[in-house]
Amino acid sequence: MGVVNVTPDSFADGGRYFDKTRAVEHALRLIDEGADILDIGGESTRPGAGMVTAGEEMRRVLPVVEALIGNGIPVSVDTNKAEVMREALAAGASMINDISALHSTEAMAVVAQSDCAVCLMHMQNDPASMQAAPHYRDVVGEIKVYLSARLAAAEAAGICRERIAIDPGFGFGKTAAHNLVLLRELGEFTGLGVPVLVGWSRKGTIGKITGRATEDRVHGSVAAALMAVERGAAIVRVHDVAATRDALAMHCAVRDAVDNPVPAHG
Ligand code: HH2
Repeated sequence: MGVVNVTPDSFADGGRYFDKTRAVEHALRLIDEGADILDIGGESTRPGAGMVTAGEEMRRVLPVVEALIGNGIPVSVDTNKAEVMREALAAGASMINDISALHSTEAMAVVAQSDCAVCLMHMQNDPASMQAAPHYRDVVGEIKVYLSARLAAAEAAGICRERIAIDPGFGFGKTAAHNLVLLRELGEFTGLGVPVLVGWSRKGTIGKITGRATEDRVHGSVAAALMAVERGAAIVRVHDVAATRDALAMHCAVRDAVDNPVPAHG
């Protein structure tokens, strides 16, 4: 899943694709590099980010979604607002990526009334306050309980399991230590029986470990994506599609390597 942030302030690429033409060019480049899904966002969720109105978010995102429909890969929209979801789906988006796991009743209804895919993500508190003092007694257990409950709520609202992915929400109300344990124990989440989406790309924990600035976190991000896929992640949300693709090609080649290959003759 390639990230396209149509925002002035996203933590990794804020301002670079704020202009529609640049956002679409970037998205097409990500398709060329091998993205299977595009995730278009119009509001930064970085720690402490300010809120954007639904009208402004739609003004940013919808023209980009419209321009990308028909390019052969599904378009996801990263939003937690029901109005934005409704208009994005009408414009042809086929997935909603909601960092608040359809917390809003109206958002739940919009998704239930469509046939789109949806990602339900865990976040402790909200972007304004989530990194102030993240606290868990059992980070893996508590997030598993939360995601199971949101999965059940979505199913009860009429969204069948086949449409749902879940995401532990790396960096959303978690310390570096929480993020690392969650990645190591990712298999606990794949055990819930729906695809797991993982977003580690260029995040602060990689900076903490490698000492690198946001734009220099490609290698750390690729390593995290690879570890996630090795632990069963079905979707990795990344800024650096080409580099991640190469790592995953190596992963698949090793996974699918043939035992005792017959020697080639001639
Ligand atoms: N991370 C970000 C945004 N949306 N969605 C899911 N499902 N999982 C994630 O880990 C995730 C997400 C943050 O990354 P980015 O969009 O690059 O930054 P910003 O929120 O500053 O625009």
